Amino acid sequence: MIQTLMYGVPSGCSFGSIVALEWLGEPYRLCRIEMPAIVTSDAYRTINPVGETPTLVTATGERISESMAILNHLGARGIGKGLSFAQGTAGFDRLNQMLAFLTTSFFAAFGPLWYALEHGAEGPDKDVLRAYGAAQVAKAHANLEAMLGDKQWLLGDQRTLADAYFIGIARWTKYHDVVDRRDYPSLQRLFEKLEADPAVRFAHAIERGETAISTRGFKGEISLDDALRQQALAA
Ligand SMILES: N[C@@H](CCC(=O)N[C@@H](CS)C(=O)NCC(=O)O)C(=O)O
Repeated sequence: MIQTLMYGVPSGCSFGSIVALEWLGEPYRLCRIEMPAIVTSDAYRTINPVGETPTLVTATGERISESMAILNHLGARGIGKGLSFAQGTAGFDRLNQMLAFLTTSFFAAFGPLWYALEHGAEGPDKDVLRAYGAAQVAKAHANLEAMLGDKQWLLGDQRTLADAYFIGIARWTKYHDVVDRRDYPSLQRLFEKLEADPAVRFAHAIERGETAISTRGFKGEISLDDALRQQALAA
């Protein structure tokens, strides 16, 4: 069986896992999950009972959810490629710390803004959600800007899976006009560099449903029905 990533559209945080798979270069498939309709369906919940993307179904049929767990799973095989570090090393601890910041503080900062947008909040509710989200997003950007400083990548000279995850969340500012990334010049520099990366361009094309040119191991998309059938056969 080929590992399969269930990714969410539109604009899911699964974007980083697609980029990570491209950078890793091993064979993989993608399974497109519309949000919120399909991600909350009973069928999808048999793969991820929480009803969220991403979930990776591994080559041996295990299901791994939560971006950080998926990235660390892929990272264990990406050490030789410089994408991650061996557990027990200072490099791994730094990567883990960065991934934890990105998957909690940075990701969650957008939560109130998404809620206001997706639930059609109006009036004072909208104002409170927007004000809270704007403050959180600005704070997370300021903290990340300080962490990045003048380094090439989030962890230093080496491009890692933290950068893959970062770009999938950082682009959310286009939906929520609460910060101008140019006020955070190091983040802006990193953002532009990643946007030009072939794996990132591939992930954008995949999300948009356009012809996507894989740099490495992409073996095509499968439907949720096919993914469920494969799971049943593997069980
Ligand atoms: N902690 C999870 C969060 C996953 C999550 O919130 N995924 C969103 C997309 S970014 C989702 O699937 N939402 C379901 C929905 O929109 O109904 C992770 O890091 O993977």
